[in-house]
Amino acid sequence: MSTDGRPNIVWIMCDEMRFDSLGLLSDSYVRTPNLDSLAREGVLYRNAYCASPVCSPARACWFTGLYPHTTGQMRNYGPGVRDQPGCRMHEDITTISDVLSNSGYRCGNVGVWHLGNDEHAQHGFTDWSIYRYLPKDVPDPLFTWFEQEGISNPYARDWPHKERYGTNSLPFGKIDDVRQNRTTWTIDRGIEFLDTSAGQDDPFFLLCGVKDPHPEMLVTQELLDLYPEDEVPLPGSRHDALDGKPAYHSRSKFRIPPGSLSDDKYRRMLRHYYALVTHIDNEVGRLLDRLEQNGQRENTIVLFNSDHGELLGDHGFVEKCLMYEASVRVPQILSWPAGLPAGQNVTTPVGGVAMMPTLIDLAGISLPSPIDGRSIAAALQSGDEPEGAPVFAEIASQEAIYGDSRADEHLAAHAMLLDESWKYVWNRHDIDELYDLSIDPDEMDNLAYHPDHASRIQTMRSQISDIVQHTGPGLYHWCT
Ligand SMILES: [Ca+2]
Repeated sequence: MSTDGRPNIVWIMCDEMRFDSLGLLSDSYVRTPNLDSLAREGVLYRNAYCASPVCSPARACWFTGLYPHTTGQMRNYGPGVRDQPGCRMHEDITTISDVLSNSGYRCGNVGVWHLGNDEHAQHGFTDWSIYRYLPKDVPDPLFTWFEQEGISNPYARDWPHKERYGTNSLPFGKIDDVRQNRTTWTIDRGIEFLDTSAGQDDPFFLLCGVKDPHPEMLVTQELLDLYPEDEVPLPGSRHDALDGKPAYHSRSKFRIPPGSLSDDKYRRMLRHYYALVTHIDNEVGRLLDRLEQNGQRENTIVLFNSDHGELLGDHGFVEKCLMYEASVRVPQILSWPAGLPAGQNVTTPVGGVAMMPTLIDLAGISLPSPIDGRSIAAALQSGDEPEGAPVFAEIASQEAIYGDSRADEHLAAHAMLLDESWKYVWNRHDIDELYDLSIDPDEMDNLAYHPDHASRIQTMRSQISDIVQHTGPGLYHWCT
């Protein structure tokens, strides 16, 4: 423990884990005993949302408490787009690791970063074990480790044991050894950081960027056996014909062509996803055990969440980038035995911009400058529901995310507002969407052009306008 009593912070951020992929939120179907225990001893968010349902913009928001149009990270980073508009956070952005480092925390980052210049330690991190999104001339540490250990690398492009049903489904495959999975490597690096932090005077911050259950989904037979193929539940909305929905949904890169995937194939794909979630759970358990063994657990804040969700067949899509619940909503657990009540459930919808200021607040630190999100630490510490506020999310067009467009009108193309049970999506280049989640949780019925809801949409547009005016609308001037 740090000598001055300040809490350590461990943030495990998965990639593409669905909000309902927890035992506690799936009638025990998904096997996540370690995460279920973590939730029981801490706070389970039942309605947590990311600020943008795609990797780099979401991650930038989680780590800064700022919306994508404030950070400037409007689409995914990659070394090939390093200097293009919208592909990287502005240089002067302050992250959680900057704040903690300036307050004396030792900061370690393991797994994936995906926010630019991934080959270099930055933003206050002094320990840096990052793989992927590296320039071609920088060796990937994960791939190097596979070579050193003599382990077959299943993430190599030419690895022959992957399956995929056409181009618009999730690739999956079977590995022989859990060490072949990248999450195992990531948690190993995290444990090394915990061990070197044990007995130190200063508190630490460990960011664990777990790339799973993002495809490709690689698991052992032992894990697959937990999910018999004929028992895998199928998403009820998978045959959504998208009637009354915006045309860009039908054009999505991740639209499974209607009728192209049999129920058996759906089940086979899905069981690999759930098996991979269970692998993540096993690995989180291993990290938590080490915290316990090192005597660090009691005064360590552990946060588990995902950058964004995974549609996993909902509405006939895989992956993310749409504003449907499975894409924009995330699992989220916050646990701190010494400082937060156990067994708390937060049902109020909470957006991604709230997490960074909440953690900083729990650590007893003042933010150096105003940000878009606000802390809900006081409510969590007293066991109360946080005050409700509309949740805002945004995303670029598919032309910007998966294509070459860097035009302003494509970097800022979709704005979502969730106010209690109403979700409105303001689409710049297409018809809008309005769903009443209280009676239509599957978001099948787009009410945006129903005359009964005209005034509601005016109100929700003005709420979006207020948010972007407050943050400085930037590329969202069309919402003002
Ligand atoms: Ca992601």
